[in-house]
Amino acid sequence: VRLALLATAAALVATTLVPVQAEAIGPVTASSSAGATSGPDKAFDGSFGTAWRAAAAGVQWLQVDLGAPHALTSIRQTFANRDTWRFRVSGSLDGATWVRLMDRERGIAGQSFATSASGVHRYVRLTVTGAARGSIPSSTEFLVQGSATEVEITPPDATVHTSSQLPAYEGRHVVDGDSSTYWVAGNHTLPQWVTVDLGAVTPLSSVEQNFKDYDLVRFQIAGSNDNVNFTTLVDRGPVRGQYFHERVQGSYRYVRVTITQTEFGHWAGSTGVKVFTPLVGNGPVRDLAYNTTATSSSLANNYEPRRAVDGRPGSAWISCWIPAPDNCVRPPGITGDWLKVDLGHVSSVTRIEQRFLDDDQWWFTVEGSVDGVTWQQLMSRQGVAGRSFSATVSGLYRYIRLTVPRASGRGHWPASEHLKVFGNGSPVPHMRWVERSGPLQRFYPKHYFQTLNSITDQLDDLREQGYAGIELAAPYKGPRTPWAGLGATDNYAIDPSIGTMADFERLIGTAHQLGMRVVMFGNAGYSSPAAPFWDRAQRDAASVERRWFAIVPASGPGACDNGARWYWSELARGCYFSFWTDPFNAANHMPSYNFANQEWRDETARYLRFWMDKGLDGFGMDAPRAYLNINSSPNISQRYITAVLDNYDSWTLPEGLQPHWDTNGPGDLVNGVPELHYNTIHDLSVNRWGCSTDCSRIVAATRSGNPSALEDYFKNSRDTINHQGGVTILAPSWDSDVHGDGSIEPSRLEPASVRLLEMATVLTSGNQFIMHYGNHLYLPHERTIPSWTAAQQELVNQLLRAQGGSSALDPRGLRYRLPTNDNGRYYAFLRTDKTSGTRALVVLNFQNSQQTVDVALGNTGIAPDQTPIDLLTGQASGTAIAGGNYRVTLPARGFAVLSVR
Ligand SMILES: [Ca+2]
Ligand SMILES: [Ca+2]
Repeated sequence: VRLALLATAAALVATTLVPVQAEAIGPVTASSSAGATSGPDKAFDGSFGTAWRAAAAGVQWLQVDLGAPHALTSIRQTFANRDTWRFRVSGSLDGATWVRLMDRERGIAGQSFATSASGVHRYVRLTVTGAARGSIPSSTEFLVQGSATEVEITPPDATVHTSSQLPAYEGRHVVDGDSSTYWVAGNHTLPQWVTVDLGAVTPLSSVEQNFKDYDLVRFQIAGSNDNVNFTTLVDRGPVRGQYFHERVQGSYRYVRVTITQTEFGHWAGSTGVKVFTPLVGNGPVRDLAYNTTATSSSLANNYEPRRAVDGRPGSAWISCWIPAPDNCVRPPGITGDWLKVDLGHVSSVTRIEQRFLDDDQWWFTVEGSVDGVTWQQLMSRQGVAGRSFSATVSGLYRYIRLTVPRASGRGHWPASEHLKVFGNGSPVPHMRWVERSGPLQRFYPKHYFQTLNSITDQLDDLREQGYAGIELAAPYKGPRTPWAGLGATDNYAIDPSIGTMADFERLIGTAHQLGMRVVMFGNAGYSSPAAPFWDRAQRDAASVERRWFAIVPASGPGACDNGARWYWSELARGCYFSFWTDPFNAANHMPSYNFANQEWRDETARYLRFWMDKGLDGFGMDAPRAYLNINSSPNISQRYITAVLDNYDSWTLPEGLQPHWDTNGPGDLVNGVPELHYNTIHDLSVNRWGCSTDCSRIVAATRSGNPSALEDYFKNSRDTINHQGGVTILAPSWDSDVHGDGSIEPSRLEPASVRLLEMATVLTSGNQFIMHYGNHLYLPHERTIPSWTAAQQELVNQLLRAQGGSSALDPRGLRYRLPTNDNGRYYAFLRTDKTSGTRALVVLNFQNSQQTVDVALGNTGIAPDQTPIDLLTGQASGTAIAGGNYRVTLPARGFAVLSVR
């Protein structure tokens, strides 16, 4: 927290690290109020016992004038009661032109909602547009955090120098605005330093250094104008902490952080060095497109659309202008190419800059849109020579689209080294939805005879429970066994036992109307042996289907090496390869598709596009490491799976990657993101499945009462995968409680308190959470857990809603352990979202008895005196943070999940 702002109609009531000037406050107003004791000032009086309440339900608004432009960091709105709320928060410099800061208009279940914000604004307005159960709009506290005195100006494309650095942990990670990524020195010696080149001499107000861990540290901050002679500005430590926001004076071009002491032999490092300059007027005009979501009509491998907005010179999006199997895959029927940037919110745009890779003759247009449907032309160049083109514009847009209908005069492919969108707003940086996704519920419709319509009918209730989306396992046509129907007989049809393609499309449409996501778990590795195309492949050696599989002519069954998974086909008079055999029917071999053949690679790309074009939000692949010939060079998995899915804002998951410590081989859990380019990885190092004992490290820690070992598991998988740009996904490990048929094994049944602490740990430590059916949950047709009390079930829902409510609990973002009075008995950590705008404090009691836990909060960025919001109840926490310490008494296996400033 740099500067926390709590406004009242008359005076500033704020607990801040740096005082805010009291005159920086104007009036607060509302569309209506229920009475004098429910006026808009009650949302700003620092008391969660008082609230603004509108006079009636329906559309109502609440507005604060901060008195001066503020560089915002976060917004937290807390309603007086729980409902599924539809609302938005907007900001404005003049009270007339508004841009979006927070969008929950599709509805979200809960009571307290926090999100990071950016941009410079003077007026902030909450607009409630409805509530599912008809609640009257209200606000117990509307917290807008920001600074009236300074604004961060660290250039995202700044050149960064280091004393040394580890491969993949380079210095550039300190300026990328991503709290999950970090620089690590190349060796253990000290001192080590990192220098940020601001590009020009800049007046400084503060420099912020964030260590990866909460440690004993000493460091200096210095400034220079020649990168040779440095003036020391700050010398801190030895001191414990992670977050240091240090006031500095003077104007410098180079800012250096030198680390001279660390704890426990930790190597020097930093998740972020942020540089602040005095806030003057309405603040600097920024590139709103930097690190936002970019998509394109096609792409050449290793030239993904996000490279047009990554701020790195020489890094570019290049289209797939000429389909070339070794270079790119081009969707059929596309003429011309487009690159689209989603700013995340409607923003005020003042200038567009498009820079090609080549100085050439170009034909292109740039358009803007609020909704992604209706477009307005902002810029057009037809056959104009040059490389960089810009235009002054004026308007409110969320989406900016570059369209290049043809190659350049000299035949260069459509490309963009950068597409910059300058203006004022609060863009959502570099966020694929998986990075901020809430909990998912997994369905196995074929296996459990559930129709798609019955799932559609549950969506509203699922959202009310706190789920943000669902995963559908193998809804395509094919037998329901084995593996809940993963082998298809038709890759392009819905299985008639669960519904129709129209039902499938209605499910997706309904989910999207509710603001929910739908992902699918599928398979490009093998077909059902009952597939008609497998029959054709065996009968017709000249068919294209024959090339989808691996079949070699042979003299007879004895020629097939069953041990190497080759089996005899009478129809083909040859041996075919099958990696997987039905565990319930040893004669049932699943014919493996063959990625050595271009025909199957192309078919895979077509298959993925077919389903994604239905509107899916992601696609998980069953055990892709086992796909035949997928691991050959070039990187087939990337070219024909992830590169295709990257054309969408897609959840991409390779099932079954193993941590190295669970295998005799090297393990590939941490290769899924950097090598295979998937973005969501099952963290099998923490919670496994398909096991009968010792399935969960978290359950083991609960059983032993000692959570110490969890930290290393999270560091080695969750934090590492976050740094790579991915997220981890975890499910409760029901496996040890049940038999293979899903029936409960009483002797192994874990108490509800163990399961609840497991879920609390997963949902708060920065993972995507998924609740399973099948032998991963006892009752396939119920969403509630049998034998649990209503209160226990409600606690599950509160945990689910907590992750959706605060971006500080996003799967992506910073996580570091905080010291407690006994780290061998309790586990406490701080979480932030990816931009560090919001914070959450989590304290978990691994003892099976009531315990009082002390958590030290010095130099964490958490305000030393405040009343946190309990994210489980949506109410003010009964225990305040006082003097930089949080002392809380937790019940047996209890936990506190708090939104803090
Ligand atoms: Ca209040
Ligand atoms: Ca970083």
